[in-house]
Amino acid sequence: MSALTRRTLVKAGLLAAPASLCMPWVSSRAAAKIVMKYGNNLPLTHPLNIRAAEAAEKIKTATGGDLDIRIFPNNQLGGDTDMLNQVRSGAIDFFTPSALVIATLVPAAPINAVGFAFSGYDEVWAAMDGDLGGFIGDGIEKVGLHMMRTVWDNGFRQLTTSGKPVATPEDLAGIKIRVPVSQLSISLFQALGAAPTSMQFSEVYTALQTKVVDAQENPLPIIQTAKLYEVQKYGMLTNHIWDGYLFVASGKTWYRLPEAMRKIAEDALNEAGRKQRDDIAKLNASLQAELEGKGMIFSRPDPAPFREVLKKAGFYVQWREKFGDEAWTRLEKYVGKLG
Ligand code: X2X
Repeated sequence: MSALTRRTLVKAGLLAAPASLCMPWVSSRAAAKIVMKYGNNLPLTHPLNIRAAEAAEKIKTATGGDLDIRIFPNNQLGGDTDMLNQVRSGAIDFFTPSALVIATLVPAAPINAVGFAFSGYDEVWAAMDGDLGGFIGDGIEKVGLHMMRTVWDNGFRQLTTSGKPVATPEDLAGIKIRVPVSQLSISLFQALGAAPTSMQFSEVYTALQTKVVDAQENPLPIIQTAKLYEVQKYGMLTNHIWDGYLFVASGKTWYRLPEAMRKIAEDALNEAGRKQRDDIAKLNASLQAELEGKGMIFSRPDPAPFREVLKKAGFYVQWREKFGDEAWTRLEKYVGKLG
């Protein structure tokens, strides 16, 4: 219902309460309907897209159709680097980058992605809902974007290869592995002796299929929904990085929305994010068996020697310096001493 129609109906005594009580922006906007674009890099079947679609529906209903968020999944609007530029300029309104990827703009954002830092989800959510997530959100706000406070789950990243399984760091020697466009990921796999290459996710399936690279690393729900099991044979449950999706809005367009509308949107997105975390937890319990059914072979390498190699290579010292003491201390508050 448009604001005008609503006002006419109220005037005529046909609506009990003025719409402005529940939609306070209607009196301030003649043409209230706003369409916003949300781009992401994941297939439609991934819980991130399923829950985001639910949130968009909810937001549309709660705003009486005035805020319509349209979702462009699966890199339809370009790869991560493109979408990052678009959300900065306001060409798109929402984007869910991994902290690994937003690091080109906010260098301290991937503090959650230090190798082998988190030992489980209790630590992850305490940190991300607490001080560490707050720190990341502040950094993102400073570059003119807004981060919804609930961080969505990508998951613990696991290694996959096509040629041979990896049990120890020595097995990684020289393996051509695709990592996201992230200095931290490159540094991690270089320190472990592999030969990492950065690539946007939009190119990964083809790069594996054509053997431009032999290996990649991603959480199981991505290996499943992006069908990477078709082009990878071995799965190693390394849990080497915990990775989340930051639900980011373009400051240019977000802050133009009336405050009450922003609240409706942010609450719905945060609620959807919490449900999405549960979805990923459920998938984590079943996906190994499902992927084995599709022909993958799984193993669980001992993380200790990997951590040891990183320590000896100076990985933790180097990244403590890069992130700075403030970020590092916040991380260690949740995960204990590192390096
Ligand atoms: O690019 C990846 O590997 C992905 C999909 O996990 C991210 O968005 C970082």
